[in-house]
Amino acid sequence: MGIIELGYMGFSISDRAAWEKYAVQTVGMELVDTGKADRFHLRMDEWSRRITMNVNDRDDLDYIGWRVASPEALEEMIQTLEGAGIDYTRGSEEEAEERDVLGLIKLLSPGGIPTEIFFSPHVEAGKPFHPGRPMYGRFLTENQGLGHCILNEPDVEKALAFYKLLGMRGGVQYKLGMPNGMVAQPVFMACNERQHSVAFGLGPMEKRLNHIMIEYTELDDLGLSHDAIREQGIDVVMQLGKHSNDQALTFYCATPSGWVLEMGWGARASLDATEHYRGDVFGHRPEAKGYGLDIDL
Ligand code: MBD
Ligand code: FE
Repeated sequence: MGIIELGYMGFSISDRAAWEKYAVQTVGMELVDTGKADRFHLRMDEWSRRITMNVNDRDDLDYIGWRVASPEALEEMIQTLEGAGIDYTRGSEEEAEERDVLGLIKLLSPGGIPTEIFFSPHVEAGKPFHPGRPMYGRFLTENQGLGHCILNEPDVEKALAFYKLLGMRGGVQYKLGMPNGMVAQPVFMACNERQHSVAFGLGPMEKRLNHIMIEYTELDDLGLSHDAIREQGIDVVMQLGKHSNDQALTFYCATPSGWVLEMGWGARASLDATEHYRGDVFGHRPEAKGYGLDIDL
């Protein structure tokens, strides 16, 4: 009874206007404006929020919320953490209310990523998701979570053990030649049908994360986003291509915070037996430099 999905994420952002335009008009998320100058939320489905943006002078990940199935599953997780000697704190009523969940704990990943484990998100069953721009389909979320993230976990072995303890499975899936002659062996981990919900081991990075990936149910929505990114002249970090591991058609572009957004479509489910790859199916050619993704897929 470990974690079952990447439930929510919180970020610090410095440019609210740029982010609202980007997330809503370009990507298609639904703006939830609660009238606070320093905060807004983004919906991707019937959850009250999947992403929280805290407006201040930083541009980085604030926290990740991993979901467990029930209060019992959270108590079991706490036993597991205590058994492994990992520190955590219980979120207060106010903190649970603030995240719009019924309960949570807080801890740090080996790389120092503020990590929360929660149960019972607020599902607004009577408030259908309303995309910020016309969409042919939806964001692929539900039991696959909001997407995946590539995190700054410098100690790959420790991170692998930590996320396994939380209930994830996975390991090295690529061996990639780097421009500096080294070989990168990134680790990809799954906690549900999504081929990976977290990955790390892509080399040093400045922020807490390199990118998040979100997935559309319809190819044409990926196409509309791609057109919009190109029309606005936003940096494309890796061009359209198909990954070998999740077989998703994706491209990578800059966000107003300098970290990267990967948008995709058509991923396959996580496999039972492990495999590794030396490159991608096609595409994913590097374009804009300086985004910490200088790998040769
Ligand atoms: C991914 O989603 C990814 O970001 C990389 C670098 C490789 C395979 C799948
Ligand atoms: Fe990715």
